[in-house]
Amino acid sequence: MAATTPNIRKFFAQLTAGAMLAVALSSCAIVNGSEPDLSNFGVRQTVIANSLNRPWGMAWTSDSSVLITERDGQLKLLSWPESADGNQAPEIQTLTGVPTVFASGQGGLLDIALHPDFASNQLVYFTYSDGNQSANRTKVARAQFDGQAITNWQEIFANADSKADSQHFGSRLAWLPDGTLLVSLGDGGNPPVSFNGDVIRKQAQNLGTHFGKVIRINDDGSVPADNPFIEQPNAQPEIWSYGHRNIQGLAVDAETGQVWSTEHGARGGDELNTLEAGANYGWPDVSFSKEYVSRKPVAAATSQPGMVDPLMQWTPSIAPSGLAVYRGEAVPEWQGNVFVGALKFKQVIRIQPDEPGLLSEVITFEQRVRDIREGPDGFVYVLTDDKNGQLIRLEPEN
Ligand SMILES: [Ca+2]
Repeated sequence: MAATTPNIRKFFAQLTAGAMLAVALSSCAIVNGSEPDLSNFGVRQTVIANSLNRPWGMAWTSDSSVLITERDGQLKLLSWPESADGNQAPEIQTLTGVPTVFASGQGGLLDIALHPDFASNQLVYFTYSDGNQSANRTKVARAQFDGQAITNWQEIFANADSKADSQHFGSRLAWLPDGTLLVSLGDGGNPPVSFNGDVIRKQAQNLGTHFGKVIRINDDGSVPADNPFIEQPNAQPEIWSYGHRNIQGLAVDAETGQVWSTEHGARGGDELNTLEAGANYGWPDVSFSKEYVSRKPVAAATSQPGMVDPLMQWTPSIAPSGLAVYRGEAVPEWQGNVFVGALKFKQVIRIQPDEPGLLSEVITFEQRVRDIREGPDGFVYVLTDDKNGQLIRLEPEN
């Protein structure tokens, strides 16, 4: 790692003693060991497109075209002529065929992912919020994209319960190697948002609702027969893992099948987890978070038997967003690395899971980072959360 720099000292000043201890005490094989390098790890940032209005998710449909969702409900197609040199500005089209969504606060048109067999079936998947300020819910839809237009929009999943306000919808999509689809669903919001007479966040521990869960569905929305709680009375059969606050980073390692996630804490306590079927990730019974208003701990404990500790947590909150596990060929030194986007800290954090030390290197941006994905060229692409949002390519300087 690089020698100590003012940036490194600044980074450690951002971590509380509790955070460092949590990493050091983690029962996982990954323990804190190395110092992060804030020197932007020799990465060049190239702005590929701008004038995107709060983009949220992206999916490449070919080597020269990418679909990008915008939170206010627009779906954009960015495409380049075949002769483009990679730095040329793309043509940007707004596609029709997406219904009006509930775009307010954190809600709107959210994630997008291609079906694993997109090349033959043209299926594209979306998450979005639907409803109004007093009753809304996260939904999943699929539609077809033939290179020109979106058609055959079909809702395939809806949270069984509605909630009020415009917080904590999730919602990231990630395909498992077996062809089933994971979807992250938020806990419904901060107090005083309530559900059945109590604060809604407690629903993350209630298997009877979809709030605060990762669900697993088939590509048509039906429930896989081997879901972990399918035999449990009164449990929602789609549930795959639970005890989550608001996962906005979800990725499957294309080589190992390992599921990675990042979730927002409240005041502090943002988490990086690896997810397993049937496991309980603790929220709100165990957490490093504090309440926004009172600043008292949300939970009495930060760890408890039967609940999985995070691999690491961030206090103060970085506000984690998109997540990618790099398996491209263009940058061998990134192989197997986990890239974490951060809204509040305007960062991408590159984590090397195989190295002694989770924290690795940080690259900073001028705008909040909303999503991060590997592109078809093997470089890493970032979407920034701004009214003049950008698509930015990251590649090694040399
Ligand atoms: Ca947790």
